[in-house]
Amino acid sequence: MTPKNISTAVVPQYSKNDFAEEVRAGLCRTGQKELPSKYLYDEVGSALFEVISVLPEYGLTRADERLLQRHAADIVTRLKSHVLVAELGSGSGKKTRWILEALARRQRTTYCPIELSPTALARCESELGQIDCVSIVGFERSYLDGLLAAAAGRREDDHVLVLFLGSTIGNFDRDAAERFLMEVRRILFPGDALLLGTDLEKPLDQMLDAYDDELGVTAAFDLNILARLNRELDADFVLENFEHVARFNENTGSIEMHLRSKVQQTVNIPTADLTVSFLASETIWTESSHKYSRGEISRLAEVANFEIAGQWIDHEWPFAENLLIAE
Ligand code: AVI
Repeated sequence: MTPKNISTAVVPQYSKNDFAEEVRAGLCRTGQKELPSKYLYDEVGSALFEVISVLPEYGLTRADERLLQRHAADIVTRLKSHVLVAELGSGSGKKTRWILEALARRQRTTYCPIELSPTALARCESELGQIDCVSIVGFERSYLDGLLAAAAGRREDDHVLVLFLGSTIGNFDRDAAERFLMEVRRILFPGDALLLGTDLEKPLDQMLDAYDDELGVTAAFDLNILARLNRELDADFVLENFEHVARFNENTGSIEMHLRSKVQQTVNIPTADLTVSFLASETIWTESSHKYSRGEISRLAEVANFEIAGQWIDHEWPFAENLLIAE
């Protein structure tokens, strides 16, 4: 069935040149080599992430979904009427259904999923395109550009509700998270809202297992970034010469994913005009996932000029849904 009430504003994704340039910068760094985590999410990486989200060791997505399913009605009652929903990184859109259905019971609602991946956007649109009284306007853009464009479409009596779910904020370092929320706040008007999902601190073993599962799906997700460099930038990474490592960084309160070179080796990446050498045991840092305490969430909200209007915590898997209202 074709989804109804859908339109998409398309702006191209980052170019191959940007990709090559960022890879070059990350792998030429003195000290810790790194690759930007956004490049984990091509079509293969996004599909592997969907599998991670149902692994027994990774409770984060289930906690997020449980909270939204149980508390959507309560969350919605704390919002002003006439809401335009803008979701940053909507993914499949599955968990957003609870919020949209609760809003649509009150009045017609416009939903603006914002995604860089056209595939993810199309999936989200087909997942949510059939909800009565919900019109979808998708934005194939980066988070802030998309939010700016979505908010510009608000009608006079609309309030914007930004959804930033799944603890994607945890993939920003703490300063960048603060700056990002300040940018979001700058686009909003007083009384607008942000529903922010944050994964909370938990026992070390549980955190490590969540990012190094027994089946090796997270390892495949991590290694896929090298496979992607082979596919898209003609690199010659030999994948079995690297292994996935998850470690906790106590200074930053984050789980870090790294790819460790098992041997001393040299890799060519012709499209990035680069030859890079690795020592045995040297790593490429690919992602950080910051874990929050409740106190840190309050501080983050305050710094970005939001007031906390509600907080719901899952007790099976420590995770918080935080409703922030722009002051
Ligand atoms: C998307 N993000 C919130 C996930 C996380 O938990 O940081 C990404 C992920 N990386 C490995 N497993 C999950």
